[in-house]
Amino acid sequence: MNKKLITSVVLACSTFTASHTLAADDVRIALLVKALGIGFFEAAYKGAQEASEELGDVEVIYTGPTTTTAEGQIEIINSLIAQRVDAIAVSANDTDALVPSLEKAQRRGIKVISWDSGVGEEGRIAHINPSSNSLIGRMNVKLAADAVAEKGQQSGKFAILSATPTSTNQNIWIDEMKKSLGEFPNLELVDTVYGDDLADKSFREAQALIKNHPDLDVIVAPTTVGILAAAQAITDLGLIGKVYVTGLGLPSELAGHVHSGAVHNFAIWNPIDLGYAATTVAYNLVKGEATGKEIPMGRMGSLSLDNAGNGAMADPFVYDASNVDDFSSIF
Ligand code: RAM
Repeated sequence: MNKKLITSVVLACSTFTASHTLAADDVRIALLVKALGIGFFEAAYKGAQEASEELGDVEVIYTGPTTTTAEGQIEIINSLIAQRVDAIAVSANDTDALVPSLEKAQRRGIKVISWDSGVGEEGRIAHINPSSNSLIGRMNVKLAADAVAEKGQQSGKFAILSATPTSTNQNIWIDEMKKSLGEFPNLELVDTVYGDDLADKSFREAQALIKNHPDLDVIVAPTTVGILAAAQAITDLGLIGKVYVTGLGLPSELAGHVHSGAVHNFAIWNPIDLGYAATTVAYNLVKGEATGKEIPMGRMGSLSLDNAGNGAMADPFVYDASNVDDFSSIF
């Protein structure tokens, strides 16, 4: 095989496994993400690797499509079924489209959970939310209010730049944002657009928002890809201080934009902990360690499920110029 061919085989595979010595009876857990190349999921993979090292008998298969599509994830699920993995922990690009293939996986004895972005209840045993959805929704609106106050205004207009239109987590958060608007009568939501968690599309959508709404004060992007692209767009357009960008982002990706003033503040939970939780929960389901509605998750205690099989981790944390550098080397 020549060198070029080897490279293309490696690229086509787009799967990475943790690097400890593998044994035949290791528990094989696939961490299936919305798409490869997203910093948030790479941080979650770090947590999965930490869990794998701690547990000792786990092989983590980090995998995802090259773009954020349900079709790409379904193809991977079918291949994971063929590989007979023990568990699939998925952050889904679509609530419903993945369910038939995940049901098939479960019929073959594979334990399925969703985390971050969920699938319908029939498709999984449990879903791990990073935090309470209503809290995340309200926080995103509060961040917009903070930006308007930072501009010295009594009231302001904001637009949402989301991920894909079918993304379970962003759609729930946007609903929760709308519900909390009553609490913020000085804010007006003027538009909602979708950058599909692709950097270039998000950048173009942010530019279009600014063009279509010349009096826009804030872009709220509840996605780490969108917030970064929007911060870049307003910087390139010379609009720092006129249009603020906020939402959910990673300190490692946003520290520069906080210091430039493009982003006043933003929020996120710990993505490393989320990947750690997904891996330990999947492992304990494989090992039959779940009791009733409690699933152990290592150093993070235990996940308590509600009647719909949903559990939540900790509250999001707000970052600004005073603390962003303390976290930018971590995630
Ligand atoms: C992006 C993804 C992910 C979401 C974060 C906040 O990385 O859309 O699903 O949880 O943003």
